[in-house]
Amino acid sequence: MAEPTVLIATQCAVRTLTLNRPASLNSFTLAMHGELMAALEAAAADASIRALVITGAGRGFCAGQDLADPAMAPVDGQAPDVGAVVERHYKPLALRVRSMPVPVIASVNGVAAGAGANFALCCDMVLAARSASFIQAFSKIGLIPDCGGTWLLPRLVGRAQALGLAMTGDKLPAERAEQLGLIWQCVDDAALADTTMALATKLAQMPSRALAATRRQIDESMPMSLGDALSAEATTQGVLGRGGDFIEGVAAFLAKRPAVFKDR
Ligand code: T3D
Repeated sequence: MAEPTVLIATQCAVRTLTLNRPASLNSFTLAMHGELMAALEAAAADASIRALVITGAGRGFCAGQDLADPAMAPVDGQAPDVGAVVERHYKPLALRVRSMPVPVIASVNGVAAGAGANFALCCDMVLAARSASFIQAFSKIGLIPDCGGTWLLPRLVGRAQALGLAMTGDKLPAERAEQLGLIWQCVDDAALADTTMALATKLAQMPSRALAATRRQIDESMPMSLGDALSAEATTQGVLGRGGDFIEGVAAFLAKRPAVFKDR
C-alpha cells in the first residue's frame, strides 16, 4: 500500500497534519492535495477538534508544487494547464484553510518554498524553526506567486517587501521573516514542537467560534471603510453575543474560574 502523503495525529483537542513526502521536501502532488483536503474536511467536521497544526516530515515543510509530478509533464508537446491546477487544487486549499472553524497553526520545520510558503502563510499563526526559510520560488520558473501569495504578501509585509520577495525569489531566513512581520514567531529548532503544542493547546481552550470569526472579520476588513468595518463588527458581535461561549466567558470571569468553551 502507498505511504500516506498526510499523517494525521490527535492529542487532546489538537489535530496535527504532517505533510509526508520528505524525499521531495513534501512537495504537492495531486494525491497529496486530495489527502490534505480530506484531512482538513475531517478536522472541520469533528467537533472534538479545537485547533489544527500543519507541519512537514523530515527536513522541509513543503517545497510547493512537485515539479516532477507526471501531472505537470507536457502531453504530446502540449504544456500542462498550470492555471487549471491552481484553480482546482491550490485555490480550494487556501480557502479551506482560511475558513476552518478552528485556529490553524503552521509549524514550519524547514524550507517552505513556492506554494508551500504561501500555504503556510494562509494559516492563522506561523511558527518557524530558526533554520527554516521562506522562498517565493515562482519567479525562478517563470510564474507568479500563487496559493494566495499575491494577496497575502502585501498584506503581511507591505508592497515593497512583497515585490522584493516575489521578484528575487531569494531565501528569507525565519528570523528575518519574523522581523518583517511575515510570521508570528521564530523559535530554536529544538523548541519548535513544544512551542507549537503549547500554542495549539492554548488556542484549543479558547472560544473557537470567536477565533474563526476574528479571522474572517480581519480578512474581510481589508477593502472596507472604517464605518463598514465597524458595522461588520457589530453584526458579528451580535451573533457571538447570543452564543454559549459569551455567556460562559462572562460567567467564568465573574466566578473567577477558568472558562470552558464549547461553541464552534
Ligand atoms: O501546477 C503548477 O505547477 C502551478 C503551481 C505552482 C505552485 C508552486 O509551488 S511553483 C514553485 C515550485 N517549487 C519550487 O520551484 C521549489 C523547487 N525546490 C527548490 O528550489 C529547492 O529544492 C529548495 C530551495 C526548496 C530546497 O533546496 P535544498 O538544496 O535544501 O534541497 P534540494 O536538494 O534542492 O531538494 C531535496 C530533494 O527534494 C531533491 O531531490 P533528490 O535530488 O534528493 O532526489 C529535489 O529534487 C527534491 N525537490 C525539492 N523541491 C521539489 C523537489 N522535487 C519536486 N518538486 C519540487 N518542488
